[in-house]
Amino acid sequence: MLSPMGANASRAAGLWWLMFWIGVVVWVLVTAATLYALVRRRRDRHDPLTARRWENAPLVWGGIVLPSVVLVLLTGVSIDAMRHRDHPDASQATVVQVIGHQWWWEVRYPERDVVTANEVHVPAGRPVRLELTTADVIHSFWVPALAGKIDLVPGRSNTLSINTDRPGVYEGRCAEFCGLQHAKMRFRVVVEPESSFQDWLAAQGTSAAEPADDLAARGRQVFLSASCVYCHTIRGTAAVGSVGPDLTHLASRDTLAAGIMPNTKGHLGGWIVDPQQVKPGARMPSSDLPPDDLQALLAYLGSLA
Ligand code: HEC
Ligand SMILES: [Cu+2]
Repeated sequence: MLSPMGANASRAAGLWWLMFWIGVVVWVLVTAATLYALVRRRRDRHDPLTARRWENAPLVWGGIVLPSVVLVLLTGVSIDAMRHRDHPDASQATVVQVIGHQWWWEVRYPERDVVTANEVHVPAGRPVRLELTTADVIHSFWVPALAGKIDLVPGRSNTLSINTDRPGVYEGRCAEFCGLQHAKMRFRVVVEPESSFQDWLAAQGTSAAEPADDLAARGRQVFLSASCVYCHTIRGTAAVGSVGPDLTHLASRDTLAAGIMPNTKGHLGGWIVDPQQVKPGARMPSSDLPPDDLQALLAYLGSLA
């Protein structure tokens, strides 16, 4: 968060530095006062009354007035920074809906009927309005380099905006303890030039690719006759489950299971056979597919670009 790459993140970082430097000044003053108190000589006290009044003055100024002024000032600056976060309205921004699940992120582009998971693609140089809610408990969406944190609260929709002109892949994670696998609830924001973003959207909007060979065709059969269909959707097939991530374009994603491992054939196989090994408590049961079926399934899922 200290190397901000977007407008809202810069504002948060600016506020952080202001607080840091005020903290430094306060710390120096308090340390100096402590040292002074330790080394100063006691003055002769002919007149106990004036002496007491003199001793109370630093207490009143340093202990009450100064902290009050500093805290009121910082509160004011924080509120002002919150008010000035840019909040593009839905008409001028790309709208992305993010829905938190234990322990992964559903990502939707309502204008284009696109549904994906754990990867938020956004165009560089154009405002993006994120609308966030949750399917279960409270989560918190945090991409430190791009924007502040915001909670995903049951029954309401919070908004956060991202506006950056620097393409790149930015790591994000859940920032509100949400259960056993909270630490493995990551995601990435892919900021890309307008044209690649449009290409990506168009590709994600299509139905799943037809199997290109016999092995993949058999894999699709395995998928459709196993329990997978109760929880996963592959658009263009009979699988319309909504408990887990949409797998229509699984192979286009860089990572698996909320950013915890690269999307390679080996990791995918390990995940399908025993998700509980990698992510104990994850809402996906282990499966006992025969090796041949598993190979076919991997060939099919690997073809869903
Ligand atoms: C009871 C529901 C359920 C069943 C049955 C199920 N899954 Fe899942 N699956 C999930 C959930 C929930 C997740 C998200 C887990 C997480 O990241 O914490 C998931 C994640 C995945 C992922 C990772 C997706 C991504 O984008 O990272 C793949 C691949 C997957 N499942 C494939 C399968 C296959 C293949 C089957 C059938 C053999 C299957 N699942 C059966 C619920 C289920
Ligand atoms: Cu969470």
